[in-house]
Amino acid sequence: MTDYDTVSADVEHEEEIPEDHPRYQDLLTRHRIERGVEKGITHLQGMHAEGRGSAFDYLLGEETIPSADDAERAAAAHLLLADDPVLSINGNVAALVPGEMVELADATGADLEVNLFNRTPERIGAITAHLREHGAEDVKGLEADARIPNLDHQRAKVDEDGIHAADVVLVPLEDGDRAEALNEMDKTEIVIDLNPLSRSPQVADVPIVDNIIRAVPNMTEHANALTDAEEAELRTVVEEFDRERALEDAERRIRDGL
Ligand code: PTJ
Repeated sequence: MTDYDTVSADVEHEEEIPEDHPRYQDLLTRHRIERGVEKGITHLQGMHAEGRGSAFDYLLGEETIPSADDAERAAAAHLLLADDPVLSINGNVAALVPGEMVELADATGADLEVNLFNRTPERIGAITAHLREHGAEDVKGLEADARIPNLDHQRAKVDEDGIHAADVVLVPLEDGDRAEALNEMDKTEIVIDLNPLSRSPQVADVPIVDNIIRAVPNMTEHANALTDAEEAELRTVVEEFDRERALEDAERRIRDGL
């Protein structure tokens, strides 16, 4: 019997999951989402979203493929070049990578904004508190004094000086309608989504087909490496990124394992 056989389906703390377990990242992700639901951070629908993502990650080999790494570097360059970058946080993102999003915001000078598909004051409060526990100082999304055009009322609510005014916005694990509506606002949109065929990465300027638990720390690493780069170098990184190729590479990897 291996140690893996002794991992309970319902671990109390994530430290109990052995890091050398062949499905370690999947078990960790599942555990964080379950805790997110229990804490009122993650919506129940977030569990379905997680299940879909997990299937794609399995097919990708649970690793950051080279084209995703290129996308993460281009995304870091976009955030560093931006005047008003914003990182959008939903219930899955808050449960999976709260501290990592705070670190990415610090590395790029971006704001954090809670922006929910299933918006309630209780969830906004729980997510804001959770982000603060992980080191966030200023969290936007509470004002909700502006609207994304062409989207129904609840999902359209954003902060005037946050997502509404942003020139570059990171929207991870996003629903397709809102990703499209944000794209129509003429913003540079960076999407993290394990399904390359989903509408969100399809409309993104920078589609990152990777698990958010790998993508966000890797973007921070790239941002730290590029932090002293000249503007011209950052622009070259952005221009050399090929979004069509990134989507095709990910799809090929998922379909053929190549
Ligand atoms: O917290 P709320 O109320 O804003 O709701 C958030 C969810 C995620 C429930 C909502 O936005 C939703 O229903 O999203 P979708 O349409 O299910 O899309 C989520 C996408 O994220 C899917 O394409 C999944 O494959 C992908 N995904 C899930 N988990 C991960 C992921 N992508 C990257 N990393 C993951 N860990």
